[in-house]
Formats: sequence, C-alpha cells, structure tokens
Amino acid sequence: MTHANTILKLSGLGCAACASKVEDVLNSLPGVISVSVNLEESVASVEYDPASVDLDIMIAAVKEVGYGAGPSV
Ligand SMILES: [Cu+2]
Repeated sequence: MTHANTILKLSGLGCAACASKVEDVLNSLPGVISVSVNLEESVASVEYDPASVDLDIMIAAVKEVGYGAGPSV
C-alpha cells in the first residue's frame, strides 16, 4: 500500500467538537490512514492510500457533515 499526504483547507469549524466531527468522517473513509485536524489553522492533515481514496472523496465527505473543505493550494 502506498501512502500519500495532503492538507485540506477547512471552513466553518467553530469548536473542538466540529474538529472531531471532521476527523471522524475522514477517518471513516476507506483508504484514509490517519487524520489530524488543526482547529486554529482550520486545516486537516490526511495520510491516505491514493489507490483507495482521493481528494474529491474527502472533500465531499467533509461537506456532507456540514463543513467546507478544499485543497490547501
Ligand atoms: Cu463546533
């Protein structure tokens, strides 16, 4: 399994509960290996298997739980 890392820019996070909601939904995606959300910077750092999951899937999953997400660049 190959590993890749990406940073997602998040929006709409109000508190630590929002951050853990985003963390949970990303962690639930097949192919996501680890997730770390930084609430102050509103970013999620994701380690994943690019054969199983991609940025579009992650962004859609975050939007589904009510927050904004996009690529960091
Ligand atoms: Cu919150």
